Amino acid sequence: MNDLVQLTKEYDVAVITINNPPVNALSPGVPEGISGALDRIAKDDSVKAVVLIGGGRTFVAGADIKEFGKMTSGKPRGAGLLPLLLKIEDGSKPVIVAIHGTAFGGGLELAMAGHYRVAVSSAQVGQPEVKLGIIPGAAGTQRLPRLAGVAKALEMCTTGNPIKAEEALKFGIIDRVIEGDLLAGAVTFAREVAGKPAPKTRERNEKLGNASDNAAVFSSARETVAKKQRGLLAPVAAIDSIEAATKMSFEEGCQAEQKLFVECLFSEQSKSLIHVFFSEREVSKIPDIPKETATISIKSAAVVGAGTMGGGITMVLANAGIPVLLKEADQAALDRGLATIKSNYANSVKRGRFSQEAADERFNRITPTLSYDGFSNVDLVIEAVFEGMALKKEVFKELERVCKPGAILASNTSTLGIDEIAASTSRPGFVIGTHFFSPANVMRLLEIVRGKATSKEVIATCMQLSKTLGKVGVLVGNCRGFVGNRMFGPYRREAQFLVEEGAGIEAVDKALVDFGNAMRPLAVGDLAGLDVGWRIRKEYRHLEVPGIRQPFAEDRLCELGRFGQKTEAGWYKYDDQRRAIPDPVVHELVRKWVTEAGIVQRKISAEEITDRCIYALVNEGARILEEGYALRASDIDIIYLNGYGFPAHRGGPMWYADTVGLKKVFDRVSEFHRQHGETWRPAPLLKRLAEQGKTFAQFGKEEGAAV
Ligand code: 3H9
Repeated sequence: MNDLVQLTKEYDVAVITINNPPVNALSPGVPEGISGALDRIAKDDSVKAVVLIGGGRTFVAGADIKEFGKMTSGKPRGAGLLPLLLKIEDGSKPVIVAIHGTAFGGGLELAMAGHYRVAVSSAQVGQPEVKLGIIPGAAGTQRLPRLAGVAKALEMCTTGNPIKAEEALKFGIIDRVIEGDLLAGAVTFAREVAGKPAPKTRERNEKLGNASDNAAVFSSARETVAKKQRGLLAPVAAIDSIEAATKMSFEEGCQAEQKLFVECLFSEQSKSLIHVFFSEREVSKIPDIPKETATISIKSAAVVGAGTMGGGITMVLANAGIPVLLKEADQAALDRGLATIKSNYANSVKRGRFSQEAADERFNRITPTLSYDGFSNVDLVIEAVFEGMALKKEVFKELERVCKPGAILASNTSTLGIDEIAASTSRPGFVIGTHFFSPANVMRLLEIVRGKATSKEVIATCMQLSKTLGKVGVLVGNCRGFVGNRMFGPYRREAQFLVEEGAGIEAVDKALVDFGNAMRPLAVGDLAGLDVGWRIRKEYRHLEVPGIRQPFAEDRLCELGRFGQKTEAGWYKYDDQRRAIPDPVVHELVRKWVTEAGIVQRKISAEEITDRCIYALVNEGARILEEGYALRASDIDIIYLNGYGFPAHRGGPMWYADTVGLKKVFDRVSEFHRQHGETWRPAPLLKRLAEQGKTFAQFGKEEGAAV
């Protein structure tokens, strides 16, 4: 035992308590502590059984993820978990593992080596390793199918999704759900089984199935993974490893698992996913806003504008239990907005996401209104009216008049300056941007835009609120397009240039989907409506620098009324199921337009397509970082993963660039600069870091940035 593991006794039952806050990860010292406690227990004849439990808020949530970086960089590490698990299983006194919170990854593996498992009903168990690009590495793929059966083990290890105690009981992963005090229940259970032969999970083969039934189960699992987890190595390895459990002895199965675990751990995918895990947690840490900063309690809210965004935001608030006033200017628009909300809820009920009762409860939290009556009581207003500065200013003037002092006045603008909006009020400290992504009730990303005057209290409240709403809030600075859309501009610009230069519409989309992106850049334009960008470009044409090339084919499509899915024609044509079908008419039109413009089309490789689109993101991201509009490169990654369908196994655009090597990225960007002109001028930060042999990740850590 040591500081991390304590041994106590409840008469004839020994209690081993793991105390490694915050989540009792199996950091160095924990396995050693448990092992030391077992040695003491073996020598104590008065002990008849053992309870293994976690102190604090949870049982063991897994291996210490921070240790993986040490393993892949060759730093020395402990003996691993496997010997400890065998020692537990082979002990002569029954070990009862008592679970609360989350028994995840190595935590569940530890629990399965015990002879029995009991849990409180709120506990969850799971093998989430695939979410980190690895597979269970301490016999999880060997013991779980023995307890839960092959099909359940496959589901848990390939999706990484946890299950609740009741389900774990049903599948034989735990033996009893404890009502009331967990330790007391576990000790009672321990006395019931003391002295009886203790079952060893690794010797239980009855749920491993037979070869012919298993063949169908494995092939269906492989098909599902190929479809739903395209390009990911770990889910495939998890299936292989569970298959080994059904075909080999336990010891051989463990060796097969180790080999696959190590292969996954050393993969670029795993390093990227681990980066994502820590980045998601780092995003809420803001250097000049300490954790203790006071926040405003948001008990009620109002949304101005019942269009697509306003309606979605209203649902998000109502879903989180916050009563919300929904204001529109006229009855027809309000009715339309409410009808959409109602039908979205009906769809969720139909799809089994929640019950009719839950849907009604959510809907009833929304109070439609045509006036500002009642706004004086709310703690937060989110404005989501049409994207125009004059209108926004008018709304904010009105809000200032009707809202109580101390209420947060937020704008859902996606392009307009927060400082200018804030200046139209006399309380700019309470004005902030909350940029939701469409559909707001689905997309996880929330850009929180800090104005020059926005108070720390208001920022801390909005960061906290993002969690309450189930969103990932990322603090960004106030520049045009903020972070996400500012980068998305050059990305879609390149996609269009590539089509104009001869790459082919479908080939451009395919290259980026093959890269792993969830969305096709041209098809996504059709989905959002090509007219949206067209209108913005027309409004901002006066800002374009003369002599800098602009794409034009998309504007021409709009001039022909091809706005995308809403007109059943854009870059693609659409059938009645809204499926995109290549349209020879567009191919012909583009060829004609570019010939008239004097562009000579050429053959373009998939590699050039991805390099140009992804490096356009990276180059703009580097400018944003250097200008201080994002706090860290990893914040930009989180924005792209949660708002733009960038593949998590590539870690986000900035991380991806770091993995390619900034020297290589800089050289390629410089080459594009020579070929395509000013739009490709390398960002100064990219140039500097490439010359210094550094990464974007180091920039955030070493130099820091300010939003
Ligand atoms: C594994 O087990 C492999 C095995 O097969 C064995 C192979 C040999 N390690 O999320 P939170 C930190 S792989 C290190 O904000 P919550 C986290 O960074 C592992 N640190 O809390 C944060 O730090 P900070 C399989 C960890 O209540 C703090 O704890 N297990 C770990 O919202 C609080 O975390 C997993 O993948 C860890 N394992 O959620 C489980 N876990 O405050 C991963 C957390 O400095 N963890 N931290 O930012 C989770 O899913 C969630 O953290 C959990 C709690 C649900 C447990």
